[in-house]
Amino acid sequence: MDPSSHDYIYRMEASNVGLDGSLNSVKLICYGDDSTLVDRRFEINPVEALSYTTCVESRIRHYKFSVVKKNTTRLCASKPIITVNGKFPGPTLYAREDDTVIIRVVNHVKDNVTIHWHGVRQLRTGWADGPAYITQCPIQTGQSYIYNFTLTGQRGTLLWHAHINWQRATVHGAIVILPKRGVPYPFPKPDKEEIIILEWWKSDVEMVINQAMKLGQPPNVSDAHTISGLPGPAPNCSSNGYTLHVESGKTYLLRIVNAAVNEELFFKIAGHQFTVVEVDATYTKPFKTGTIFIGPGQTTNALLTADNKIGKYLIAISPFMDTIVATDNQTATATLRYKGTLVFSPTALTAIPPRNATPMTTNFMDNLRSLNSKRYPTNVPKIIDHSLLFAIGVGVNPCSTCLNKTRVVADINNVTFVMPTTALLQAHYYNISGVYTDDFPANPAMPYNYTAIHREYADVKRHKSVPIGCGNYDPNNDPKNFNLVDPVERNTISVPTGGWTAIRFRADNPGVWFLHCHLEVHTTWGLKMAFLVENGNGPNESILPPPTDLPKCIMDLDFAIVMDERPAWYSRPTRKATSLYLRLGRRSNK
Ligand SMILES: [Cu+2]
Repeated sequence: MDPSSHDYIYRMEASNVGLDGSLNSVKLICYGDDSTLVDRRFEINPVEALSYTTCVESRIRHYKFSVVKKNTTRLCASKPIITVNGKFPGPTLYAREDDTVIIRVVNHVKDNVTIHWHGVRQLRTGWADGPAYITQCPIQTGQSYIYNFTLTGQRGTLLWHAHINWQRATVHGAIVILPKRGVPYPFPKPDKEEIIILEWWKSDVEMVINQAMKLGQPPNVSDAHTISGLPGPAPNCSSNGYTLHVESGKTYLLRIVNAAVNEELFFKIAGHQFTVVEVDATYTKPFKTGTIFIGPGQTTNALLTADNKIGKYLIAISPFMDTIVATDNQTATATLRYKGTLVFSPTALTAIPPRNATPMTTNFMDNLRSLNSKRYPTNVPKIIDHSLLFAIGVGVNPCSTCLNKTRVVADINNVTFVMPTTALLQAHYYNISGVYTDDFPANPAMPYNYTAIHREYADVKRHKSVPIGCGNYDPNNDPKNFNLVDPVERNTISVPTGGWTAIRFRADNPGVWFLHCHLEVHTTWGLKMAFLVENGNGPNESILPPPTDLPKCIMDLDFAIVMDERPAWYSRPTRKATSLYLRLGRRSNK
């Protein structure tokens, strides 16, 4: 606000009505007769605005993502970080269910880039999925690529993030999929919506990762966590954190996104409860909780009513870790502030859950049930064509190029994935041989004792998680307890250390789909594989042809693990990019 001229100019960073990037001005013109004219203007991109004002069922939304370095100050230190449009966190992508989204990504940095639309089903549009060397080769410096996909059968919050090396540490943002016009939420309409992004902050990610790879060891923990880009006061740096402004009596829909690279987090607000209504862009049965548990890649929508006394309340995120692994133990904080709070009023505090609060996580996950209403049925697959048992683990391999001559690796059924130099989807589509093998073992090579296995994540195109258990999986008895009625439907699932999870999914989307741990540290070590779903015979059962601007491959070996020797305890040799074939087939929904 310029007090002398009584005007105020602001830029709309993000909006849900097509005003992104608009320049707005408010000017007060005072007349001598005690009257005032409020002159309010905004400048908008006409194409963007038009797409919101016309009354068609579904529309095309255009976005431009410029990948640029931006000098950013956090924890009292500045450094250039890779961003989209200079923002950390990046811009929000707004759309409605059934809309088509077209995002032109232009790479202005020296590193290769890809963007993944985490959790978007990508029906027949695998070319737009984004994991580097899986569905596409990266976008090189000075190049661009247009991601084009339709949002089908999903509504809620998802995230987008870079999908190459560790770039997603700073290159990420929210995807908001609103219901179709005129379709209400299946829960009370909130007065306002807020996006809250939880992150991992590290000065110079690249250097840290390079060093870790040379040592063959885990990288150092983060310097801080951040809430919507801000860490809040830290031990050696006092800075303001993010503030969530609320009005007494109003209800807010919080769209919470965990964009941290390695940490599962607890999310709490002093003096307030949440009602969880949606996870990973599928509605859930509403349930009340004081603490939200959220893994990297996951999203949670929760209602919050400002029903406490006017004042300030602490928002805190802290890590969950149930095994002996170094973690960044610092709590990032933000403030919930009621309208009308006096400037110097103290902030009400909250107790942080213990780092190893396993019962809390179990309780939270047990409460998550899909809505399974008439309008939003769950449709759990009842007939199983392939039964796969995957054992995931972490071990140590010899490494001639590593300083310690050993390197930490991870595997699925004793296979450590080796990054290909051609994208698997291209290799499949154009029948290029030698890029991957298709004999991925459907079972572990040896009877497995899971108790030594570390907590893992999987990220596959939307699956229904039936149960989660601790200890060894018992194939005879555990299936008797599977919830086949209303299991939660997610794109990322959290598995306890030494525990297991069972997942059912229908191979109904042709393409190559990356299944991997969503803790970046494990992905780097090779805890990844691909599912290859072949075309079916039906009219909509084949993948669309690749877009003409699909990037060409020039391998960047920066962080790719090159397996040079076979470890003694591996019963199978480490293999090139490996995938498992599933044949696309249509089934009546029995
Ligand atoms: Cu992801």
